[in-house]
Amino acid sequence: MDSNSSHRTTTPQDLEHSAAYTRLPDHPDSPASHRRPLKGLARVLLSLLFLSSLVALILYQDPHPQSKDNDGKRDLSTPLMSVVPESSMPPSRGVAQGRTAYHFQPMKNWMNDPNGPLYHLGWYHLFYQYNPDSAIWGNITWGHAVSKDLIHWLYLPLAMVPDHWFDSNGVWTGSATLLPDGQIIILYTGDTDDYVQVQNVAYPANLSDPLLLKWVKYEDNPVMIPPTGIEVTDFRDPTTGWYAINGTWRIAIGSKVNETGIALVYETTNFTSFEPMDGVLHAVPGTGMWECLDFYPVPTNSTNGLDTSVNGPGVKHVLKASLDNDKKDFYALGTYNPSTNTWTPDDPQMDVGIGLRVDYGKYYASKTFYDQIKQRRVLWGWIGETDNAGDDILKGWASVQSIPRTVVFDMKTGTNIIQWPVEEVEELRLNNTEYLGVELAPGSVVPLNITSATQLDISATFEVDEAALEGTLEADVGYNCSTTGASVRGALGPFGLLVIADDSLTEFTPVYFYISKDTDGSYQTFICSDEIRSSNANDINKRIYGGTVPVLDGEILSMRLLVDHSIVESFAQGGRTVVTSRIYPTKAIYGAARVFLFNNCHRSECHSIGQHMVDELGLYSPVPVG
Ligand code: DQQ
Repeated sequence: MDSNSSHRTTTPQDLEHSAAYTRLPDHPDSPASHRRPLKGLARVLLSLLFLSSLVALILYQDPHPQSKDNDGKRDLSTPLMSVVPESSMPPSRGVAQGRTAYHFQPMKNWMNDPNGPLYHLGWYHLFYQYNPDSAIWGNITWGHAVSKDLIHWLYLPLAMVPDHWFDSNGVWTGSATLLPDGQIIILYTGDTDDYVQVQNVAYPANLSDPLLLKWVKYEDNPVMIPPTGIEVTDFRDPTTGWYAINGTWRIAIGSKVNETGIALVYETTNFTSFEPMDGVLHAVPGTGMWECLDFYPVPTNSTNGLDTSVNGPGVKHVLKASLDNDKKDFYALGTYNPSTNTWTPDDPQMDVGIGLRVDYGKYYASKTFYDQIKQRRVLWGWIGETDNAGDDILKGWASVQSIPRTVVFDMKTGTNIIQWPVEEVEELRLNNTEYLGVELAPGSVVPLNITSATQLDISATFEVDEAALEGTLEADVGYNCSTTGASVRGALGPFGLLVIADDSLTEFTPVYFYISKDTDGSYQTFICSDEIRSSNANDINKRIYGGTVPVLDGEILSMRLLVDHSIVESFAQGGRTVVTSRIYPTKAIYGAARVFLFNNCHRSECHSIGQHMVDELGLYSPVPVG
C-alpha cells in the first residue's frame, strides 16, 4: 500500500462495469447488450438470474433457520447447523486469526475492564483487568500500558497483583483521581481472602517517573468495607473522585438492594478515611447490580471535556452503570446537586438502565477520564469474546479494548452524548478512496474496490429520497434490530455496508440503517450490525445488535465504521448511537476480505432511496505494539 498515493476516485461507471457489480432485476442495459442484443440480453439475464440467486441465497437467508426435531416438526429454536451431520459441518474457525491491528489488546491471555486511565508527564496510562496466567478470567491483576497517542501502546510490567489479604482473590476494577497538588490516587476493589468486596487505595511510588512503574498499596487498606444492608459481594468499582464542597472529595460505588441498582457515595478529605454519605446518588428499581459506575460532567455549550470536579451552570452530569444482569452499559444525562448529593435524570423515562446504551453491541465496563492536555473526555470500553472459553484458551488470548472515544454532549438533540474515535486514530490512514454518488437500487450489492479490507476507517452517507419517505404510508412500526437483521427486506431499509466479507459473500457483516414509519408520519431510524452471517464457523454466538439513532430535520444519514479484522465499531449520525460487533470470519480474512455497499429494501419506492455515498475510506496498516 502506498501511503503517499493520491486519492483514487472510482466513479459509479467504474463500479457498474466491474465484474462483481451486482444489481438485482432491472439492471440497465450494458454496452454489450447494445452491440449484440439477443446474446447480450441472454447473458445479462443469465447473470442477473445467477447473481439474484446468489444474493437471494445470501441476504435473504433466514437468520434463524429452522430445523426438524425427531417428530418431523419444525423446531424454531434450533439452528440448522446443529442437525447437519458432523462430517459436513463447516470447520471451526482457525483460532490464530482475529487479533486486531490497532485496537489495544495484551500480547496474550485474558483481559476485561479498562481501569484507571490517566495522563501523566507525557504518557497516557491504561490499566486493565488481566489474568497473566490464562486466556480465561481469574487471578485478576492490573495490567499496565502506556502510549503517547492513545493508539500505539507499550506494555509495562503488571501494576498490581493480588498479594495482600484485602485483594488476594483479585485486584478488581478501579479509577484514578488526580489531585490538584499532583498526587495520583488509585481506588480499586479488592476481593479479599474471604471473598468480601472492599475498596483499597494505591499510589505511585515515584510521581516523577513518567511511566509510573511501581505502585504502593496503602498500608491501612481497606479504606471502605460493605456497609450494613449491602451484600459483601455487591460493593465494587469506585469511580474517579470529584471535589464537592468544603474541602471534601466524593467517590461513588456501585451496588444493589434486592433488584434495585444503586450508586453509593463516600466522602473524604484525605483519601485514606472515607465516610458513607446518607442516601444514594441515584437508584433505579429492576436494574440489578450496578458495576463500573462512571460519573462525570459534560458542558452543554462546548465540545471540550471537563475535569470530573466541574459543576455549575451549563453543565450536565452523565451517570453510567454497567448492568451485571445483562452485561450492558447504560447511561443517562441529568443534573447533580452537591448539596443533596443526588443526581436527577433529565428524563425519568430514559433513566440509567432503562434508556440509552453507551454502545448497543458487544461492549461493557466502560470508563472515562479527563485528558487535561487535550481538554477532552475520553471513553474506554471492554469488547469481550463471543466464542467459547475453549477457543480462547486455544488461541491464547481473549478480549480487546475499544478505540478510545471522545465524549461530548449533543448540543443539537440535547438528549444524548456523542462518542467519536479520538482524532489520533486518523493518523493511521494510508489511502483514501472515494465513491461518490453511488446509487443503490433495491436488492443491489455493490463491491468497493478495496482488497485486504480488514483495517478500515469508513465514512458513508446515505441520502434518502423524500419521495420514497413520503410515498410510504407505514413501514415496519415496532422494528427492532435484534429480531430482524439485514436479511429481512423492508420498505425503507436495510441499506448500508457489508464489511469483513469474502468475494463470494459466504461471510459478511452488514452494518445498516433501517427506517420505520408510523401512520402518524413519524420516523424512527435504526443503526444495526448483523453478525448472523459473519462467520462460517458454528461455535460462535452471533447476534444482531443495534438501536435507534436520532436524525434531525434536514440531516442526511451518516455512519463511520472502524473495521479491524474481528472488530467493527459503528458510529451513526456523528456518534449519537454506537454499535460494536465482535466477529470471527474464517474466509474473509487478511487479503481475502472485501467491503460492499448494499440496499436490501424491497419496494419499488426504494429506487428513490438511492443516493448513497461512501465519501472516505482510509486503509490502516498493522500497528506494532510493545
Ligand atoms: N469486572 C471486575 C469487577 C467488575 C467487573 C472484576 C465488571 O470489579 O465489577 O474483574 O466486568
